[in-house]
Amino acid sequence: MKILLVSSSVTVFGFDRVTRLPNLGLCSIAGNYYCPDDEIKVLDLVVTKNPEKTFLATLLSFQPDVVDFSCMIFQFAEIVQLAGVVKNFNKDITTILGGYYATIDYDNILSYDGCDTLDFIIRNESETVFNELIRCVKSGIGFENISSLSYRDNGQIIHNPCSGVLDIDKLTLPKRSARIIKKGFHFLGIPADTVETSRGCPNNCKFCSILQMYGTTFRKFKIERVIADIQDAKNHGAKLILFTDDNITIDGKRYIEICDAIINSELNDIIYITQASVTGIKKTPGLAEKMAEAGVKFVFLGIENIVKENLSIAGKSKQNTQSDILEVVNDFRKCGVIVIGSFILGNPNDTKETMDANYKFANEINVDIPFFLLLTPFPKTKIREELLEAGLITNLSDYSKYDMFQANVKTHYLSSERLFELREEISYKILKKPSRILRLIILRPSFLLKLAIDHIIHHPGELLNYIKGMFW
Ligand code: B12
Repeated sequence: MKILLVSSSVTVFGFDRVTRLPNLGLCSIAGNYYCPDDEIKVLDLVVTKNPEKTFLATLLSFQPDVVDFSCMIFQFAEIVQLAGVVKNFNKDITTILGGYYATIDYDNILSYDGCDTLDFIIRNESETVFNELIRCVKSGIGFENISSLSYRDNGQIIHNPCSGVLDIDKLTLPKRSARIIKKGFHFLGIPADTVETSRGCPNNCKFCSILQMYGTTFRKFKIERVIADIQDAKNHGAKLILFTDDNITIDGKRYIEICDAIINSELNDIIYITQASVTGIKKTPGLAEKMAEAGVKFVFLGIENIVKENLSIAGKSKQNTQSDILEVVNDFRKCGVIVIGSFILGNPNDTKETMDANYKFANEINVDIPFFLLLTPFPKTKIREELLEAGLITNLSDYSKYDMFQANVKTHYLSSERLFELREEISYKILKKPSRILRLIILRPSFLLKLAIDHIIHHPGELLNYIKGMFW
């Protein structure tokens, strides 16, 4: 049997210019697939120029029996289109959808218009279940015993219950060699890959859709496994690695151990990017320095918001004071780590003033790159329920806009159009001041210059505004 695992090409506007990262989940499924007679390949469409053409060419050359799709919510429209391409190509090919979107909207997807081209949905983490499903696809029986599976049976849609989280110690390494496209993954032009050290997060943030995936569990991979995985990514050409963990700093002591293991294995010649929480860094003295020593060059720091009442969307451990945040940003800056500070705007009580206050704060504490996202009512999240009740959701069903950059909500004081405008304004202010992103420019001068020139060629009218902006 031939199995093709496909991830979506759709990226948030502008994201593709800065980074294109490979999908780790699909390589993990390939690595944990146990039938040696079958052939399993991963097609990461994020690095293709013409996804549909590449996809069709792969169907022709590989002739798969099963095609599996992975996507985030805003990418789903493309998957529906590709599933249509599969069934037009050969209606006997089995199609399966898994991943984040499948997990949060599994109970609706199979009855949506145009989704009759999807045969199965698997929700949650799927390394084990995937093996079981393929076994049953081969025999055509036994679907009722597969946990987390949704499928059609005599015109009825069945949703089998989920059996809880996996014992991750049983997982073997992701299979990067299964990738059909091996080049083109990058972060700021540096060849990049993804590695996980843990799964899940105990925080109960109301906006986060990962709760549906793992609940509030936090499971850690053994440190030897993490090192072997980094080594494998390096062997496949990575010079930069993004740790995909939701909250690696939850266990600061273990993170220090990981850093030591990286240093001892001489893997600190790689650049690492990691998410970090203010609480996690603050409660573990020496962690920021150790991360820098191990090669962490960027942290994605979840600040969320500085207005106290807006912080009610975030879990307990994210209720940080401004001085805590300042202290952590300073810790990182002192040891040369570039801080991407992530803020969530568009909270029910946000006004222009509260949004400006967040921008001003990001500037004052010298976050290298403030990253302003908009609160997005992902299905099944607590925040969706609350926003629905308050009548603040302006786009309930066009999920292609659920990318956290577009406004799908309004606030009690701002229309969604105004909210979008304000987010754009404050996001671009930063780009107009090269002095603000000096540390980034020093790190990747030629890449950023190329990006700027490319942008000017495509948007010549903006050049004047840009120059004006530099002095504003
Ligand atoms: C790493 C990551 C990224 C990376 C890279 C993503 C990539 N190439 O895969 C970067 C930094 C680029 C990124 C960006 C964004 N991300 Co992101 N990201 C993550 C993160 C932290 C980890 C993903 C991961 O690799 N996990 C580890 C692997 C092993 O697990 P996995 O991918 O979940 O795969 C397992 C299962 O899902 C399942 N599975 C997956 N696919 C399939 C397919 C089949 C057929 C089957 C059977 C099973 C299956 O089995 C796998 C193995 O168990 C998740 C949160 C999370 N913990 O999942 C958010 C997450 C996926 N991101 C999210 C968002 C919103 C974004 C952004 C839109 C945010 C923004 N505006 O900046 C952007 C979009 C970027 C773009 N493409 O344009 C949301 C998605 C919400 C949703 N419901 O769709 C998540 C869930 C975060 C959250 N807390 O809500 N992200």
